[in-house]
Amino acid sequence: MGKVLSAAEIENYRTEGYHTPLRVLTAGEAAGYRAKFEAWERSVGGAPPRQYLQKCHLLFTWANELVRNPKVLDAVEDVLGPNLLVWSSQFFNKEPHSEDYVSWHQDATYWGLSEHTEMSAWIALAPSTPESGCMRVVPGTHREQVTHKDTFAGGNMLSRGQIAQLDVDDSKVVDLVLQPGEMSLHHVLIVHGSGPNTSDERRIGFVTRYIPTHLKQVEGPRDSALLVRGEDAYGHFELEPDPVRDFDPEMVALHKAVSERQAKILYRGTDKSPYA
Ligand SMILES: O=C(O)CCC(=O)C(=O)O
Repeated sequence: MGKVLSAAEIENYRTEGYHTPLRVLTAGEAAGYRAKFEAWERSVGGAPPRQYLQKCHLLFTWANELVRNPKVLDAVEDVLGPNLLVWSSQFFNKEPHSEDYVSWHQDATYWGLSEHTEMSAWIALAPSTPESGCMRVVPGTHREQVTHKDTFAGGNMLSRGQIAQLDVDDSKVVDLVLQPGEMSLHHVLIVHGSGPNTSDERRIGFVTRYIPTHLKQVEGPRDSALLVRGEDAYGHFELEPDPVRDFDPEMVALHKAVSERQAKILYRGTDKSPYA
């Protein structure tokens, strides 16, 4: 038995590559985080620039609080162990009746990490349903890396519009339906994606990428991460500080520097980096 997950649930995660749902915030807490996110949007007059939607736990105290949520960390620790880094975080939002989608892919493909032991924790801040384009997974596909084709297609929310080269049997696909405050966990190699939002509601998802401290970045410049639990006995990543106030100019500069470095890894071999 782990701190949150039962032994059977941990075993099932290892076999299937995902776990869902887990309530980590009350509906009221989720509404509070959504309100903070939407206040940020209003302050910039609409959707924030895409690069700020990534690693925004370095820019906002409330986003930092989310990646440090003890209930989330307890569940992640049950699978990855007690020493945890946040490698990245990201908002994945779809507006009502938006055609935006996420093609079938495996997260590990372009991340350059030394091992496939990353776990993503996807928290819904608005209902995530088949109608609003919830995340979908293909259970059991996390055992091997498949090749991907970059498309850079408009409307595809992935950095390279990458598509996993495999036939997905739709009868095997599982919809990860979440209510605000619920979370799903997925393995870095599981094939997953999501369709357009056909509903009248926004879909707002905040995903955090957790890794154990022994992992290394093997594909690019020295990488950085935030220590959120336990200790880092390896020093493979430059440790990032926590923001003490929102949009502190020093943290905005740090965010730009670390995002530029990470973009060199994610966009390697292309000229598509937003920082090029
Ligand atoms: O939010 C989505 O629909 C997809 C998210 C995703 O691909 C991920 O978190 O790895």
